[in-house]
Amino acid sequence: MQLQQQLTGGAAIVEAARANGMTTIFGVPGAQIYPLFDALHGTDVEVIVPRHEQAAAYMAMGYAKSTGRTGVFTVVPGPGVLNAAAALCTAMGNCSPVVCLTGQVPSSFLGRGRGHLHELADQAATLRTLIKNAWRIDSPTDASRLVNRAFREAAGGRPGPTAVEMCWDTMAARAPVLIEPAEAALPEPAVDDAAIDAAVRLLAAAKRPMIMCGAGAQHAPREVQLLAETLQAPETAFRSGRGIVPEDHALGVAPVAARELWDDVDVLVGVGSRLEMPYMRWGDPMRYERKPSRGPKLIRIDIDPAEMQRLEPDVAVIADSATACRLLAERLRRAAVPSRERAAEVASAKRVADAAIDRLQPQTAFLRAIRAVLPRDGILVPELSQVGFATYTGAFPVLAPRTYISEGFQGTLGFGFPTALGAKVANRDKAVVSLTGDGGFMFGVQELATAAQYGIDLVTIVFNNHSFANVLRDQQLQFGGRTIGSRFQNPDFMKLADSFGVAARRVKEPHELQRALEAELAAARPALIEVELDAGVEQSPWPLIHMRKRPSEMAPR
Ligand SMILES: Cc1ncc(C[n+]2csc(CCOP(=O)(O)OP(=O)(O)O)c2C)c(N)n1
Repeated sequence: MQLQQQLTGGAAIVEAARANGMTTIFGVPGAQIYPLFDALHGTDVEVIVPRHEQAAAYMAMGYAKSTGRTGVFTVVPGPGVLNAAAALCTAMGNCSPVVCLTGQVPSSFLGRGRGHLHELADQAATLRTLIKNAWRIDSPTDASRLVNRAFREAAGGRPGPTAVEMCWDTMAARAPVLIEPAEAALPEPAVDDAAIDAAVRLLAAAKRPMIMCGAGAQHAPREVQLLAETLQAPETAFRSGRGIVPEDHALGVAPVAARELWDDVDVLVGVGSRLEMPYMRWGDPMRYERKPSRGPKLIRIDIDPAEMQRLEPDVAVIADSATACRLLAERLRRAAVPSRERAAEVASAKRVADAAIDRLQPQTAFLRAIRAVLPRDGILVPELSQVGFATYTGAFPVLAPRTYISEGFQGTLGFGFPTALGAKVANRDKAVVSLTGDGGFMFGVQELATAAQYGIDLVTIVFNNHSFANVLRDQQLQFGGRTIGSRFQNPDFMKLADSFGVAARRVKEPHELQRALEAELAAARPALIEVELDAGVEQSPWPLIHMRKRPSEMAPR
């Protein structure tokens, strides 16, 4: 039997989070959450304090995305929570299990509108519009139950962020507390046999099936690969599902090669994916279609039933992706007759894609240089930038699950560097590279201090083109050359990194980048590599992302 202890509310939250497996916490302290920080003393929890709350949340997201384990962060209420809000939205969009621990005004001030420190009108309600769920813990005694719920909901079903808040006085008050063990994971939905039967029928008759994965399949690489091999179906993904079948496997296909195959696909199996790539990027991004009016028959496997309303498939399999893919593979082993020509068709599509991607310069040359030195299990966190967007094509083959961490549909500029720091904290034994533009990097530049202070051996590659290059190009092409707000005067990144105690190198050419990256990965220290470019030298990656036609039918640029 477990014993009750006299604990402060803050200590009760910490102990409950530890019971749920928290070994690292990212956070920025402040008055309301002092007792929570104080309770971390003497525990074996690693405490990492970044220089801005947005980074605390992004780091928790990077930790979660790279491991599949829940990331935890703590910030003060009100402005602290709002500083973290863009990261929370991003984590919601890309399905990261993240738990936010925060404070509240003193309990007697709740709902009074008196303007107590960090007061928001209704913080939990605000959070509920952004993330999966949020609760207030009204007494230390309730902490264990509600923290357990926050962890369970963050990781269960379609993963995403949750939050708990506790009033200032409650967090400091002592009460008898029983720390319960973590709750069992939310149960998987029962698999609907009729839906599996219908999917088997469609797939058994399919000539050219394709599998497309999202974040919801990252935990199921074996099952997805088994299904792909059983069907001899190419497997692809846009961003969050990359690397589930390695892109150097005969059936692992990056986006441009997938587009080459797409027009002939007769059955698409979406696995834990919103399927943005075919229906929004390859179709009309301005026109919502609830049920695709063209293209292949659609089978969707998703744990979230609401997804089936947002994009209606022919067959809806509401299930965990591992379970559903395994069941389908077992049933199809007997029923499916995979096409003998499929492997050759996939290989040919990959050749077409490689030729198209080779013309996307100089981004592809830089990405190939990085791929040449990053180990298979090394993690890349690209940013919204010219080189980052080029990774959407397949210019950087992703070779293992959880090794390519994407911002997802929020497209949040500035997420990359802090997210990569969190991924490195969770994977000290692996190479982790942040790939960012100068604009996005400066959203979180102060975290160089965090890298130096905590010895986070991340290599950050800053592509310095002195501009928001995408904005600059759009203004030049679409607004008669009237450029506004898209060019920068940047700091000297060498001096900047040096002043933070971070090693720095400047390169220009892809082969120099390759050597510099190799050296910094070997040196295992926080490092910044600046790649100096002139504004506007990068070719537009968009024709290879919004592909209305197969790449083999596109005029070479
Ligand atoms: C939070 C947020 N603000 C603004 C944008 C719009 N935006 C997308 S890309 C981009 C420019 C990025 O510039 P930089 O990081 O320098 O990379 P580059 O494209 O120059 O390689 C901007 C401003 C966004 N996606 N997210």
